[in-house]
Amino acid sequence: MFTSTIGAPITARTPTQSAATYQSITVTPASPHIGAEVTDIDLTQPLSERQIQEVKDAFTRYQVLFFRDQKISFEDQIRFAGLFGPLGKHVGAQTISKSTDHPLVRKFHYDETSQRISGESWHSDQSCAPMPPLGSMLYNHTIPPDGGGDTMFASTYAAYEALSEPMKNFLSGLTATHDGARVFGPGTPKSSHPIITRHPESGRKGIFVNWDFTSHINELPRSESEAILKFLYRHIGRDEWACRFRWQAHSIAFWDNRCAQHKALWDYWPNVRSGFRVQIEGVQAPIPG
Ligand SMILES: O=C(O)CCC(=O)C(=O)O
Ligand SMILES: [Fe+2]
Repeated sequence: MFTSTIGAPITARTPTQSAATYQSITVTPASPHIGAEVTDIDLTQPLSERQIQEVKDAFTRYQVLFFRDQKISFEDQIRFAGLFGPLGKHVGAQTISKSTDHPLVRKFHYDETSQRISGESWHSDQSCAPMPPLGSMLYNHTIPPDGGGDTMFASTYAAYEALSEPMKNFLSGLTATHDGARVFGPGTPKSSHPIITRHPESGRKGIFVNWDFTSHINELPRSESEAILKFLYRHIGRDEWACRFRWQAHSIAFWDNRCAQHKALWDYWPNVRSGFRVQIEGVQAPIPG
């Protein structure tokens, strides 16, 4: 995208991510502002207290964690995700993802018969819920043979930090409506959340509106709301604070919906991409920033 030479510069001003030093796992940043790959860990086994503490630290620091070569069962995925909070259920009335024989695990499977896939626009998961899911953990056991099906992640912290002070001031105190019916049809919750939120663990501020769910800014007339949201969606989706995860069979991506947005790429039709997802319940509504 552009970096205009006219007017004030737009720069991600968050500190560049550095490799934090851990004792029991290895964590390698995936980009300057978001994402890290965790190695020297086996998610088919219970983790040590040290590993749990270090993975939690890395999750807060990097916003999305990637793992590779983890042939996990439902039980393994539930045990690992459950370290971060109680697991929750999807609030959507009609979803593209399917249920499985386990009530907490959903199937994300696409093939030549698919008409759509889940999550093709920038979003955080189910932000329409009064307490949106804290995080989501997707495991893909099958990936397209010729590549494709990458997932993009964006740091809403870095996007917030790069706003000008006047824009930060303007947005602070405003709220927006997140309407689940836009994505999951009638009968899905609708909620209002602050536009600028503060992460309960890191204390950092981020922008909490997304293309999928946010219908309007509550305090503005429609034309102003549309213009501001359009700007924010484009701003959050800028390449400068995004990373792109290339899946392999048995990779896992585990993201924090409170400070990251994501977008799935469907460039692999008619090939198969298939896996399972669990979500960690939100324990509080988004906190005003
Ligand atoms: O399939 C993906 O890469 C992500 C899809 C998505 O939006 C999700 O699992 O929440
Ligand atoms: Fe999603």
